Amino acid sequence: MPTRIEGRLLLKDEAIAIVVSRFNDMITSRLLEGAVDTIRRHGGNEDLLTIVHVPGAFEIPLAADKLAHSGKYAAVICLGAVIAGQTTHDQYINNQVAGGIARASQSSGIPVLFGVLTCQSMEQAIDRAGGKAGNKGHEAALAAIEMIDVLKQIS
Ligand code: INI
Repeated sequence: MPTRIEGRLLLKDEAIAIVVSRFNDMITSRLLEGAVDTIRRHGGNEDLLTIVHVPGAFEIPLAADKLAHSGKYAAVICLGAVIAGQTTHDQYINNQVAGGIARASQSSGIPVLFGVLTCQSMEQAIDRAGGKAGNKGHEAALAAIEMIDVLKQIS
């Protein structure tokens, strides 16, 4: 029989940090609501939640990296919304954000979740922030909860 390890979707007293960007606040505030609601519904203690606001998605990796290396948190959830305009500005931001978040996770050894929307239009973002395509803040929080338990079991 194989040894099978699966993350349970139940929090106990784990401290979690959320980094959320203010740019496109109409969207990111909904992602934040989705993430906080998910943490609460999976047994999380809101008193152990730290929410850090940063100006834009580009600033997320630095804050996430500091939080991840602080030793205080079981996971860091990153929330943002990059929406393409008439230039390639969004592509430069997206590349840095995705790579920075992955590096923060790998170098710290804790889950750092990618809940940053990379959309072609505001409509796509609305769909993914509580609209018809769900709420990516919820998905990122759920992935955090699962990975916290997976890491507990394999560490
Ligand atoms: N920041 C975002 O979070 N989303 C965007 O769509 C965006 N656009 O399109 O410009 C954006 N820009 C700001 C950027 O993240 C930095 O805050 C800024 O460049 C200062 O470093």
